[in-house]
Amino acid sequence: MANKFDVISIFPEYMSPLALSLIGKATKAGLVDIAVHDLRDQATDVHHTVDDTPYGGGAGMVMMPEPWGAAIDQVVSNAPNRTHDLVILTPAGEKFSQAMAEELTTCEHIIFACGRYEGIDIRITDYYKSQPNFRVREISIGDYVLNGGEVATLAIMEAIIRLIPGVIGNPASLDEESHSLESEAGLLVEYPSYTKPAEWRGLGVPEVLLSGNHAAIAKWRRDEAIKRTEKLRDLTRE
Ligand code: JBZ
Repeated sequence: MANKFDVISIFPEYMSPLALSLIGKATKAGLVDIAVHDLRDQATDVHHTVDDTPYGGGAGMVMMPEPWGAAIDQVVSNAPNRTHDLVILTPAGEKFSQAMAEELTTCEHIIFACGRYEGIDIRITDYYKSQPNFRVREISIGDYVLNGGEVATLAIMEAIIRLIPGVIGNPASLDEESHSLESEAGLLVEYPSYTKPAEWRGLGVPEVLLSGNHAAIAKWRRDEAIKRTEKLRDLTRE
């Protein structure tokens, strides 16, 4: 059974990149089943309203619980007998990581709720957390301001889907990557890469890479990766 993904957004067109490249191929190969839904389809008034002013006052608008509840219940009714992982994108969420991507790769049905405005009425989180067949995660992709959860969803889906068996043609590259994952810092540090030509704009290629000495090449790459890690740690003041 293919991993199922449902994305709910007021801008379903934002998700059109999912038809491209690796994810597009994985969809055509039946490895993943992705559907995107317009939240406004669940609005009940003539203007298809999905937001309202916040209780207690303050700037901005809040997404109403009724259309969200209807949209989530609908995608769940189309995926019976599965457990559902509801991912709510919010700047208040837990920071997304490779470890989280690995965990989410094992989920049979993930629902992404892309908020806009000041976010979704918190009762959506609270209600689905109370449902036995649900796991709810609030996730952020980083400490910067986005206009909504759509771009965060694209990043997270790409990180998850590329880990699904069969999606990446050459699994050796996944294996090599996991070895380069710094377990402690969680940093993906890779050695610098070169390809032809051997000289470009006066810049050459390190001799060791042209030597054919595989042990020496492996050592050089490891040393370079460590240098990069240390430099990055200095920059990020760990
Ligand atoms: C995210 C209200 O919807 C938003 C707004 C900002 C935002 C998200 C959702 S998710 N920023 C992030 O991952 O950083």
